[in-house]
Amino acid sequence: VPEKFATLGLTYDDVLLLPGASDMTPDEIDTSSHISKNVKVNIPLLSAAMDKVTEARMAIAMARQGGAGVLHRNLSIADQANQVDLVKRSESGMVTDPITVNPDATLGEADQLCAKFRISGVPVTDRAGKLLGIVTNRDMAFESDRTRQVREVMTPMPLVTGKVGISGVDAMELLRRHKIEKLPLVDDAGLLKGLITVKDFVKAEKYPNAAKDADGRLLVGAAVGVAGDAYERAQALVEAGVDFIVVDTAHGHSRLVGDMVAKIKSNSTVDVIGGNIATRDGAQSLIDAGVDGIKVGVGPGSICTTRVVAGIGVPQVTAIYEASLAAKAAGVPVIGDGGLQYSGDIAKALVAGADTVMLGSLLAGCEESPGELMFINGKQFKSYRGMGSLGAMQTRGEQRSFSKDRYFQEGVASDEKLVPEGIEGQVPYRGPLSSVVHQLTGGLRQSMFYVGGRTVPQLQENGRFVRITSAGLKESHPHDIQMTVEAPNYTRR
Ligand code: RVP
Repeated sequence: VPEKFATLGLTYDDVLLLPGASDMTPDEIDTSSHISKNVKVNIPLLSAAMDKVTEARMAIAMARQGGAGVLHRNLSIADQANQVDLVKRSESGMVTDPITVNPDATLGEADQLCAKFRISGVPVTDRAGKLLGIVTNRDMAFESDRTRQVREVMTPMPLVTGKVGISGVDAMELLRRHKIEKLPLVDDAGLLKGLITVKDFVKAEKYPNAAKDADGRLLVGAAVGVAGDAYERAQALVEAGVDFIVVDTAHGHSRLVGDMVAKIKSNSTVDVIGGNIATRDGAQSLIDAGVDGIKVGVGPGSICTTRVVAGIGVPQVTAIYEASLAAKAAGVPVIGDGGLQYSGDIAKALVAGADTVMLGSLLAGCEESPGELMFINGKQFKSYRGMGSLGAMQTRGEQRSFSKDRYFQEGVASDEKLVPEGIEGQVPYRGPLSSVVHQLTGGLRQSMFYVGGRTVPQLQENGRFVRITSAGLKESHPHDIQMTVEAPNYTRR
Protein backbone atom coordinates (compact mmCIF):
# COMPACT_ATOMS: atom_id res chain seq x y z
CA VAL A 1 0.00 0.00 0.00
CA PRO A 2 1.52 3.35 -0.92
CA GLU A 3 2.01 5.83 1.87
CA LYS A 4 -0.98 8.08 2.38
CA PHE A 5 1.22 11.09 3.05
CA ALA A 6 3.92 12.10 0.61
CA THR A 7 7.03 13.85 1.93
CA LEU A 8 6.97 17.51 2.79
CA GLY A 9 6.35 19.78 -0.18
CA LEU A 10 8.65 22.79 -0.56
CA THR A 11 8.45 25.85 -2.74
CA TYR A 12 10.68 28.76 -3.72
CA ASP A 13 10.25 30.69 -0.48
CA ASP A 14 11.11 27.58 1.57
CA VAL A 15 14.65 27.28 0.22
CA LEU A 16 17.81 29.19 -0.59
CA LEU A 17 20.83 28.14 -2.63
CA LEU A 18 24.08 27.57 -0.80
CA PRO A 19 27.02 29.64 -1.99
CA GLY A 20 29.65 27.27 -3.39
CA ALA A 21 33.27 27.36 -4.51
CA SER A 22 33.45 29.52 -7.61
CA ASP A 23 36.30 30.35 -9.99
CA MET A 24 34.57 32.49 -12.60
CA THR A 25 33.11 35.91 -13.17
CA PRO A 26 29.41 36.34 -14.01
CA ASP A 27 30.22 37.35 -17.61
CA GLU A 28 31.83 33.97 -18.47
CA ILE A 29 28.54 32.27 -17.80
CA ASP A 30 26.56 30.33 -20.43
CA THR A 31 22.81 30.33 -19.76
CA SER A 32 21.75 28.21 -22.74
CA SER A 33 19.48 25.23 -22.12
CA HIS A 34 16.97 22.89 -23.73
CA ILE A 35 13.20 23.48 -23.82
CA SER A 36 12.73 20.01 -25.25
CA LYS A 37 14.94 17.31 -26.73
CA ASN A 38 15.61 19.17 -29.99
CA VAL A 39 14.87 22.80 -29.17
CA LYS A 40 17.59 24.88 -27.56
CA VAL A 41 17.38 28.43 -26.21
CA ASN A 42 20.10 30.84 -25.16
CA ILE A 43 18.37 31.89 -21.96
CA PRO A 44 16.20 29.43 -20.01
CA LEU A 45 13.02 31.51 -20.12
CA LEU A 46 9.64 30.90 -21.77
CA SER A 47 6.63 33.20 -21.80
CA ALA A 48 3.42 31.52 -20.70
CA ALA A 49 0.72 30.30 -23.12
CA MET A 50 -1.83 32.77 -21.75
CA ASP A 51 -4.00 35.28 -23.54
CA LYS A 52 -2.63 38.19 -21.50
CA VAL A 53 0.98 37.11 -21.95
CA THR A 54 1.94 35.56 -25.28
CA GLU A 55 0.83 36.54 -28.75
CA ALA A 56 3.15 37.12 -31.71
CA ARG A 57 4.59 40.37 -30.40
CA MET A 58 5.69 38.82 -27.09
CA ALA A 59 6.93 35.67 -28.84
CA ILE A 60 9.08 37.76 -31.19
CA ALA A 61 10.47 39.79 -28.28
CA MET A 62 11.20 36.63 -26.24
CA ALA A 63 13.03 34.91 -29.10
CA ARG A 64 15.07 38.04 -29.82
CA GLN A 65 16.21 38.01 -26.18
CA GLY A 66 17.25 34.35 -26.53
CA GLY A 67 14.24 32.57 -25.01
CA ALA A 68 10.93 31.63 -26.59
CA GLY A 69 7.24 32.37 -26.35
CA VAL A 70 4.47 29.80 -26.30
CA LEU A 71 1.47 31.20 -28.18
CA HIS A 72 -1.78 30.82 -26.26
CA ARG A 73 -4.72 28.90 -27.73
CA ASN A 74 -7.70 30.97 -26.65
CA LEU A 75 -8.34 31.96 -30.27
CA SER A 76 -9.33 30.25 -33.51
CA ILE A 77 -7.02 27.79 -35.22
CA ALA A 78 -6.50 30.15 -38.16
CA ASP A 79 -5.64 33.05 -35.86
CA GLN A 80 -3.15 31.02 -33.83
CA ALA A 81 -1.48 29.62 -36.97
CA ASN A 82 -1.28 33.17 -38.27
CA GLN A 83 0.56 34.18 -35.09
CA VAL A 84 3.14 31.47 -35.72
CA ASP A 85 3.52 32.83 -39.22
CA LEU A 86 4.07 36.37 -37.92
CA VAL A 87 6.88 35.20 -35.65
CA LYS A 88 8.49 33.06 -38.32
CA ARG A 89 8.59 35.92 -40.81
CA SER A 90 9.72 38.54 -38.36
CA GLU A 91 13.45 38.28 -38.55
CA SER A 92 16.03 36.21 -40.29
CA GLY A 93 18.90 36.46 -42.65
CA MET A 94 16.45 35.62 -45.39
CA VAL A 95 12.69 35.32 -45.62
CA THR A 96 12.16 32.01 -47.41
CA ASP A 97 8.50 32.46 -48.16
CA PRO A 98 7.94 36.20 -48.45
CA ILE A 99 4.58 37.91 -48.31
CA THR A 100 3.66 38.94 -51.85
CA VAL A 101 0.93 40.97 -53.47
CA ASN A 102 -0.93 40.56 -56.74
CA PRO A 103 -0.51 43.27 -59.41
CA ASP A 104 -4.26 43.86 -59.47
CA ALA A 105 -4.61 44.34 -55.70
CA THR A 106 -5.40 47.89 -54.62
CA LEU A 107 -3.01 50.15 -52.73
CA GLY A 108 -5.45 49.92 -49.82
CA GLU A 109 -4.98 46.16 -49.74
CA ALA A 110 -1.21 46.51 -49.97
CA ASP A 111 -1.32 48.95 -47.02
CA GLN A 112 -3.22 46.45 -44.93
CA LEU A 113 -0.70 43.75 -45.71
CA CYS A 114 2.22 45.99 -44.74
CA ALA A 115 0.51 47.02 -41.51
CA LYS A 116 -0.37 43.46 -40.56
CA PHE A 117 3.14 42.14 -41.03
CA ARG A 118 4.89 45.40 -40.02
CA ILE A 119 6.80 45.56 -43.27
CA SER A 120 7.58 48.52 -45.51
CA GLY A 121 7.20 46.94 -48.93
CA VAL A 122 6.14 43.81 -50.79
CA PRO A 123 7.32 41.98 -53.93
CA VAL A 124 4.66 41.81 -56.65
CA THR A 125 4.17 38.40 -58.26
CA ASP A 126 1.77 36.81 -60.72
CA ARG A 127 -0.22 33.69 -59.88
CA ALA A 128 2.66 31.41 -60.82
CA GLY A 129 4.97 33.23 -58.42
CA LYS A 130 6.96 35.08 -61.09
CA LEU A 131 8.48 38.34 -59.84
CA LEU A 132 6.91 41.34 -61.64
CA GLY A 133 8.13 44.19 -59.46
CA ILE A 134 8.14 45.55 -55.97
CA VAL A 135 5.88 48.03 -54.22
CA THR A 136 7.33 49.88 -51.23
CA ASN A 137 6.46 52.84 -49.02
CA ARG A 138 8.27 55.09 -51.44
CA ASP A 139 5.95 54.05 -54.30
CA MET A 140 2.82 54.34 -52.23
CA ALA A 141 3.41 57.35 -49.96
CA PHE A 142 2.50 60.04 -52.53
CA GLU A 143 -0.62 58.30 -53.86
CA SER A 144 -3.82 59.70 -52.41
CA ASP A 145 -6.08 57.35 -54.39
CA ARG A 146 -5.92 54.06 -52.44
CA THR A 147 -8.15 52.26 -54.97
CA ARG A 148 -5.42 52.37 -57.63
CA GLN A 149 -3.89 49.06 -58.55
CA VAL A 150 -0.46 47.95 -57.38
CA ARG A 151 0.65 47.44 -61.02
CA GLU A 152 0.24 51.16 -61.70
CA VAL A 153 2.57 52.37 -58.97
CA MET A 154 5.01 49.49 -58.40
CA THR A 155 8.65 49.62 -59.44
CA PRO A 156 8.56 47.01 -62.23
CA MET A 157 11.21 44.51 -63.29
CA PRO A 158 14.07 44.60 -64.02
CA LEU A 159 14.95 45.03 -60.35
CA VAL A 160 18.19 44.33 -58.57
CA THR A 161 17.77 40.69 -57.53
CA GLY A 162 19.94 37.98 -56.05
CA LYS A 163 20.23 34.29 -56.90
CA VAL A 164 18.87 31.74 -54.47
CA GLY A 165 21.71 30.70 -52.17
CA ILE A 166 23.50 34.07 -52.24
CA SER A 167 25.67 34.61 -49.16
CA GLY A 168 24.73 37.21 -46.54
CA VAL A 169 27.88 39.19 -47.27
CA ASP A 170 27.18 39.31 -51.03
CA ALA A 171 23.55 40.26 -50.44
CA MET A 172 24.55 43.10 -48.14
CA GLU A 173 27.04 44.28 -50.75
CA LEU A 174 24.30 44.41 -53.44
CA LEU A 175 21.94 46.28 -51.10
CA ARG A 176 24.71 48.76 -50.26
CA ARG A 177 25.90 49.28 -53.83
CA HIS A 178 22.39 49.95 -55.15
CA LYS A 179 21.23 51.82 -52.05
CA ILE A 180 18.13 49.63 -51.78
CA GLU A 181 16.46 48.09 -48.77
CA LYS A 182 15.07 44.86 -50.21
CA LEU A 183 16.69 42.21 -52.34
CA PRO A 184 14.28 39.68 -53.91
CA LEU A 185 15.86 36.29 -54.56
CA VAL A 186 14.84 34.55 -57.79
CA ASP A 187 15.56 31.25 -59.48
CA ASP A 188 16.51 30.76 -63.15
CA ALA A 189 12.85 30.86 -64.23
CA GLY A 190 12.36 34.24 -62.55
CA LEU A 191 10.20 32.81 -59.76
CA LEU A 192 10.45 34.60 -56.43
CA LYS A 193 12.16 32.31 -53.91
CA GLY A 194 13.07 34.61 -51.04
CA LEU A 195 13.76 38.10 -49.82
CA ILE A 196 16.64 39.68 -47.96
CA THR A 197 16.17 43.05 -46.26
CA VAL A 198 18.52 45.55 -44.67
CA LYS A 199 16.23 45.65 -41.66
CA ASP A 200 16.75 41.95 -40.98
CA PHE A 201 20.51 42.37 -41.01
CA VAL A 202 20.38 45.35 -38.69
CA LYS A 203 18.10 43.41 -36.34
CA ALA A 204 20.39 40.40 -36.40
CA GLU A 205 23.17 42.68 -35.16
CA LYS A 206 20.94 44.19 -32.50
CA TYR A 207 19.88 40.80 -31.10
CA PRO A 208 23.07 38.73 -31.07
CA ASN A 209 21.57 36.33 -28.53
CA ALA A 210 18.35 35.61 -30.45
CA ALA A 211 17.01 32.04 -30.34
CA LYS A 212 16.66 30.74 -33.89
CA ASP A 213 15.79 27.65 -35.87
CA ALA A 214 18.08 25.99 -38.42
CA ASP A 215 16.98 28.48 -41.11
CA GLY A 216 17.79 31.50 -38.95
CA ARG A 217 14.14 32.24 -38.13
CA LEU A 218 13.05 33.07 -34.59
CA LEU A 219 11.94 30.15 -32.43
CA VAL A 220 8.31 29.86 -31.41
CA GLY A 221 6.09 27.35 -29.64
CA ALA A 222 2.32 27.07 -29.42
CA ALA A 223 -0.21 25.46 -27.11
CA VAL A 224 -2.96 22.99 -27.99
CA GLY A 225 -5.48 21.16 -25.86
CA VAL A 226 -7.00 17.71 -26.03
CA ALA A 227 -10.67 18.26 -26.85
CA GLY A 228 -12.58 18.88 -30.09
CA ASP A 229 -10.38 20.00 -32.95
CA ALA A 230 -7.17 20.09 -30.89
CA TYR A 231 -5.44 17.74 -33.32
CA GLU A 232 -6.39 19.87 -36.35
CA ARG A 233 -5.00 22.83 -34.44
CA ALA A 234 -1.70 21.03 -33.93
CA GLN A 235 -1.53 20.20 -37.63
CA ALA A 236 -2.19 23.82 -38.63
CA LEU A 237 0.53 25.02 -36.25
CA VAL A 238 3.03 22.53 -37.66
CA GLU A 239 2.10 23.62 -41.16
CA ALA A 240 2.76 27.24 -40.17
CA GLY A 241 6.26 26.28 -39.03
CA VAL A 242 5.99 26.08 -35.24
CA ASP A 243 9.12 24.70 -33.53
CA PHE A 244 7.41 22.91 -30.67
CA ILE A 245 3.89 22.13 -29.56
CA VAL A 246 2.76 22.11 -25.96
CA VAL A 247 -0.16 19.86 -25.12
CA ASP A 248 -1.13 22.23 -22.34
CA THR A 249 -3.63 21.20 -19.70
CA ALA A 250 -4.12 21.55 -15.95
CA HIS A 251 -3.82 17.75 -15.58
CA GLY A 252 -1.17 16.19 -17.77
CA HIS A 253 -1.37 12.87 -15.92
CA SER A 254 -4.56 12.21 -17.83
CA ARG A 255 -4.90 9.63 -20.57
CA LEU A 256 -6.27 12.22 -22.99
CA VAL A 257 -3.00 14.16 -22.78
CA GLY A 258 -0.82 11.12 -23.37
CA ASP A 259 -3.02 10.12 -26.33
CA MET A 260 -2.77 13.57 -27.89
CA VAL A 261 1.01 13.64 -27.45
CA ALA A 262 1.33 10.22 -29.10
CA LYS A 263 -0.98 11.22 -31.97
CA ILE A 264 0.93 14.39 -32.79
CA LYS A 265 4.28 12.61 -32.44
CA SER A 266 3.24 9.81 -34.78
CA ASN A 267 2.44 12.20 -37.64
CA SER A 268 5.10 14.89 -37.45
CA THR A 269 8.71 15.53 -36.49
CA VAL A 270 7.99 18.58 -34.36
CA ASP A 271 8.94 18.43 -30.66
CA VAL A 272 5.94 17.82 -28.39
CA ILE A 273 5.84 18.89 -24.75
CA GLY A 274 3.21 17.56 -22.37
CA GLY A 275 1.83 18.92 -19.13
CA ASN A 276 1.21 19.93 -16.54
CA ILE A 277 2.17 17.34 -13.98
CA ALA A 278 3.55 17.63 -10.44
CA THR A 279 4.68 14.11 -9.51
CA ARG A 280 7.23 11.53 -10.58
CA ASP A 281 4.47 9.21 -11.82
CA GLY A 282 2.90 12.04 -13.81
CA ALA A 283 6.24 12.73 -15.49
CA GLN A 284 6.72 9.04 -16.22
CA SER A 285 3.29 8.78 -17.86
CA LEU A 286 4.24 11.57 -20.28
CA ILE A 287 7.61 9.97 -20.98
CA ASP A 288 5.82 6.72 -21.78
CA ALA A 289 3.60 8.64 -24.22
CA GLY A 290 6.74 9.83 -26.01
CA VAL A 291 7.10 13.50 -25.02
CA ASP A 292 10.17 15.58 -25.87
CA GLY A 293 9.65 17.85 -22.88
CA ILE A 294 7.68 17.94 -19.63
CA LYS A 295 5.96 20.95 -18.13
CA VAL A 296 5.68 20.91 -14.35
CA GLY A 297 3.30 22.90 -12.18
CA VAL A 298 -0.06 22.20 -10.64
CA GLY A 299 -1.32 25.19 -8.73
CA PRO A 300 1.77 27.41 -8.27
CA GLY A 301 0.59 30.13 -10.69
CA SER A 302 0.02 33.62 -9.32
CA ILE A 303 -3.51 33.64 -10.77
CA CYS A 304 -4.27 29.99 -10.05
CA THR A 305 -6.86 28.75 -7.55
CA THR A 306 -6.65 25.01 -8.28
CA ARG A 307 -5.06 24.36 -4.87
CA VAL A 308 -7.97 25.99 -3.05
CA VAL A 309 -10.83 25.13 -5.39
CA ALA A 310 -9.81 21.50 -5.79
CA GLY A 311 -7.29 21.09 -2.97
CA ILE A 312 -4.79 19.74 -5.51
CA GLY A 313 -1.14 20.51 -6.14
CA VAL A 314 2.45 20.12 -5.06
CA PRO A 315 4.64 23.03 -3.92
CA GLN A 316 6.72 23.87 -6.94
CA VAL A 317 10.31 23.11 -5.91
CA THR A 318 9.31 19.63 -4.77
CA ALA A 319 7.16 19.13 -7.88
CA ILE A 320 10.07 20.00 -10.17
CA TYR A 321 12.45 17.79 -8.22
CA GLU A 322 10.10 14.80 -8.26
CA ALA A 323 9.35 15.18 -11.98
CA SER A 324 13.04 15.54 -12.77
CA LEU A 325 13.79 12.16 -11.17
CA ALA A 326 11.83 10.50 -13.97
CA ALA A 327 12.78 13.03 -16.66
CA LYS A 328 16.57 13.02 -16.15
CA ALA A 329 16.66 9.24 -16.41
CA ALA A 330 14.82 9.45 -19.74
CA GLY A 331 16.82 12.40 -21.09
CA VAL A 332 13.72 14.60 -21.31
CA PRO A 333 14.03 18.31 -20.44
CA VAL A 334 11.78 19.82 -17.75
CA ILE A 335 10.02 23.21 -17.77
CA GLY A 336 9.22 24.67 -14.34
CA ASP A 337 5.95 26.48 -15.00
CA GLY A 338 4.45 29.12 -12.71
CA GLY A 339 5.00 30.52 -9.26
CA LEU A 340 8.20 32.48 -9.91
CA GLN A 341 8.18 35.88 -8.22
CA TYR A 342 11.82 37.01 -8.33
CA SER A 343 14.88 36.37 -10.49
CA GLY A 344 16.33 34.21 -7.70
CA ASP A 345 13.53 31.72 -8.22
CA ILE A 346 14.89 30.88 -11.69
CA ALA A 347 18.11 29.37 -10.32
CA LYS A 348 16.14 27.61 -7.58
CA ALA A 349 13.96 25.98 -10.26
CA LEU A 350 17.02 24.93 -12.27
CA VAL A 351 18.79 23.46 -9.24
CA ALA A 352 15.60 21.57 -8.36
CA GLY A 353 15.83 19.94 -11.79
CA ALA A 354 14.18 22.23 -14.35
CA ASP A 355 16.00 23.04 -17.60
CA THR A 356 13.92 26.13 -18.35
CA VAL A 357 11.16 28.08 -16.59
CA MET A 358 7.87 29.50 -17.83
CA LEU A 359 6.74 32.93 -16.67
CA GLY A 360 3.30 34.49 -16.55
CA SER A 361 2.92 37.30 -14.02
CA LEU A 362 6.54 38.43 -14.34
CA LEU A 363 5.94 39.15 -18.05
CA ALA A 364 2.25 40.13 -18.17
CA GLY A 365 3.16 43.75 -17.36
CA CYS A 366 5.52 44.13 -20.33
CA GLU A 367 4.88 46.45 -23.23
CA GLU A 368 4.84 43.44 -25.59
CA SER A 369 2.11 41.50 -23.76
CA PRO A 370 -1.41 41.71 -25.25
CA GLY A 371 -3.76 44.29 -23.79
CA GLU A 372 -3.93 48.00 -23.13
CA LEU A 373 -2.11 49.99 -20.49
CA MET A 374 -4.42 51.12 -17.68
CA PHE A 375 -3.94 54.13 -15.44
CA ILE A 376 -5.17 53.76 -11.86
CA ASN A 377 -4.41 56.52 -9.34
CA GLY A 378 -1.59 57.73 -11.54
CA LYS A 379 0.07 54.29 -11.69
CA GLN A 380 0.27 52.12 -14.81
CA PHE A 381 -1.04 48.56 -14.96
CA LYS A 382 -1.82 45.81 -17.45
CA SER A 383 -4.50 43.21 -17.00
CA TYR A 384 -3.56 39.61 -16.29
CA ARG A 385 -5.79 36.57 -15.77
CA GLY A 386 -5.66 32.81 -15.45
CA MET A 387 -6.72 30.71 -18.42
CA GLY A 388 -9.06 28.96 -15.98
CA SER A 389 -10.64 32.24 -14.86
CA LEU A 390 -14.24 32.92 -15.71
CA GLY A 391 -13.19 35.69 -18.09
CA ALA A 392 -10.94 33.37 -20.11
CA MET A 393 -13.35 30.43 -20.14
CA GLN A 394 -16.61 32.17 -20.90
CA THR A 395 -18.11 32.98 -24.28
CA ARG A 396 -17.25 36.44 -25.59
CA GLY A 397 -20.08 37.65 -27.82
CA GLU A 398 -20.19 35.18 -30.68
CA GLN A 399 -16.74 33.84 -29.88
CA ARG A 400 -16.56 30.67 -27.81
CA SER A 401 -13.66 30.14 -25.44
CA PHE A 402 -10.92 27.82 -26.62
CA SER A 403 -9.28 27.47 -23.22
CA LYS A 404 -12.01 25.60 -21.30
CA ASP A 405 -10.51 22.25 -22.14
CA ARG A 406 -7.32 23.20 -20.29
CA TYR A 407 -9.51 22.49 -17.25
CA PHE A 408 -11.40 19.66 -18.93
CA GLN A 409 -14.61 21.75 -18.93
CA GLU A 410 -15.14 21.70 -22.69
CA GLY A 411 -18.51 20.03 -22.27
CA VAL A 412 -19.94 22.48 -19.73
CA ALA A 413 -23.22 23.59 -21.25
CA SER A 414 -23.42 27.22 -20.15
CA ASP A 415 -21.06 29.80 -18.71
CA GLU A 416 -22.95 29.88 -15.40
CA LYS A 417 -21.98 26.23 -14.88
CA LEU A 418 -18.22 26.76 -15.26
CA VAL A 419 -16.05 26.06 -12.20
CA PRO A 420 -13.16 28.53 -12.47
CA GLU A 421 -9.66 27.58 -11.34
CA GLY A 422 -8.17 31.00 -11.83
CA ILE A 423 -8.75 34.67 -11.16
CA GLU A 424 -8.55 37.97 -13.08
CA GLY A 425 -6.59 41.02 -12.09
CA GLN A 426 -3.84 43.45 -13.00
CA VAL A 427 -0.08 43.70 -12.60
CA PRO A 428 2.17 46.79 -12.59
CA TYR A 429 3.37 47.95 -15.99
CA ARG A 430 7.04 46.97 -16.40
CA GLY A 431 8.10 48.55 -19.70
CA PRO A 432 9.81 46.71 -22.55
CA LEU A 433 10.55 42.99 -22.22
CA SER A 434 14.25 43.59 -22.94
CA SER A 435 14.81 45.39 -19.62
CA VAL A 436 12.74 42.86 -17.66
CA VAL A 437 14.68 39.97 -19.20
CA HIS A 438 17.94 41.80 -18.55
CA GLN A 439 17.17 41.82 -14.82
CA LEU A 440 15.95 38.21 -14.79
CA THR A 441 18.97 36.81 -16.63
CA GLY A 442 21.27 39.16 -14.70
CA GLY A 443 19.95 37.66 -11.48
CA LEU A 444 20.41 34.15 -12.87
CA ARG A 445 24.03 34.88 -13.83
CA GLN A 446 24.69 36.08 -10.30
CA SER A 447 23.15 32.84 -8.94
CA MET A 448 25.34 30.76 -11.22
CA PHE A 449 28.39 32.68 -10.07
CA TYR A 450 27.50 32.21 -6.39
CA VAL A 451 26.80 28.49 -6.79
CA GLY A 452 29.81 27.92 -9.01
CA GLY A 453 28.17 26.69 -12.19
CA ARG A 454 29.37 28.06 -15.52
CA THR A 455 26.60 26.31 -17.45
CA VAL A 456 23.04 25.28 -16.65
CA PRO A 457 24.00 21.58 -16.30
CA GLN A 458 26.83 22.60 -13.93
CA LEU A 459 24.44 24.73 -11.91
CA GLN A 460 22.05 21.78 -11.67
CA GLU A 461 24.90 19.50 -10.64
CA ASN A 462 26.58 21.79 -8.10
CA GLY A 463 23.54 23.52 -6.60
CA ARG A 464 22.46 22.63 -3.05
CA PHE A 465 19.54 23.97 -1.05
CA VAL A 466 19.16 24.99 2.54
CA ARG A 467 15.64 24.87 3.89
CA ILE A 468 14.60 28.03 5.69
CA THR A 469 11.94 29.05 8.19
CA SER A 470 9.58 32.01 8.08
CA ALA A 471 12.15 33.93 10.14
CA GLY A 472 14.72 33.14 7.44
CA LEU A 473 12.37 34.33 4.72
CA LYS A 474 11.80 37.56 6.63
CA GLU A 475 15.55 38.03 6.88
CA SER A 476 15.90 37.39 3.12
CA HIS A 477 13.73 40.32 2.14
CA PRO A 478 14.71 43.91 2.95
CA HIS A 479 13.67 44.56 6.54
CA ASP A 480 13.67 47.28 9.14
CA ILE A 481 13.73 50.00 6.54
CA GLN A 482 11.23 52.06 4.61
CA MET A 483 12.08 51.67 0.92
CA THR A 484 12.28 55.10 -0.71
CA VAL A 485 13.72 54.25 -4.11
CA GLU A 486 12.23 51.61 -6.37
CA ALA A 487 14.70 48.91 -7.48
CA PRO A 488 14.37 47.60 -11.07
CA ASN A 489 14.26 44.00 -9.84
CA TYR A 490 12.53 44.13 -6.49
CA THR A 491 9.05 44.99 -5.32
CA ARG A 492 7.59 43.81 -2.07
CA ARG A 493 4.58 41.55 -2.66
P1 RVP B 1 2.74 32.73 -12.92
O1 RVP B 1 4.04 32.93 -13.63
O2 RVP B 1 2.93 32.46 -11.46
O3 RVP B 1 1.80 33.86 -13.15
O4 RVP B 1 2.09 31.39 -13.50
C1 RVP B 1 1.82 31.21 -14.88
C2 RVP B 1 1.31 29.81 -15.11
O5 RVP B 1 0.09 29.59 -14.40
C3 RVP B 1 0.95 29.45 -16.53
O6 RVP B 1 2.06 29.18 -17.33
C4 RVP B 1 0.02 28.26 -16.36
O7 RVP B 1 0.71 27.04 -16.21
C5 RVP B 1 -0.66 28.56 -15.06
N1 RVP B 1 -2.03 29.03 -15.25
C6 RVP B 1 -2.55 29.70 -16.28
N2 RVP B 1 -3.85 29.92 -16.01
C7 RVP B 1 -4.08 29.38 -14.82
C8 RVP B 1 -5.35 29.34 -14.11
O8 RVP B 1 -6.32 29.97 -14.49
N3 RVP B 1 -5.40 28.59 -13.05
N4 RVP B 1 -2.96 28.85 -14.36
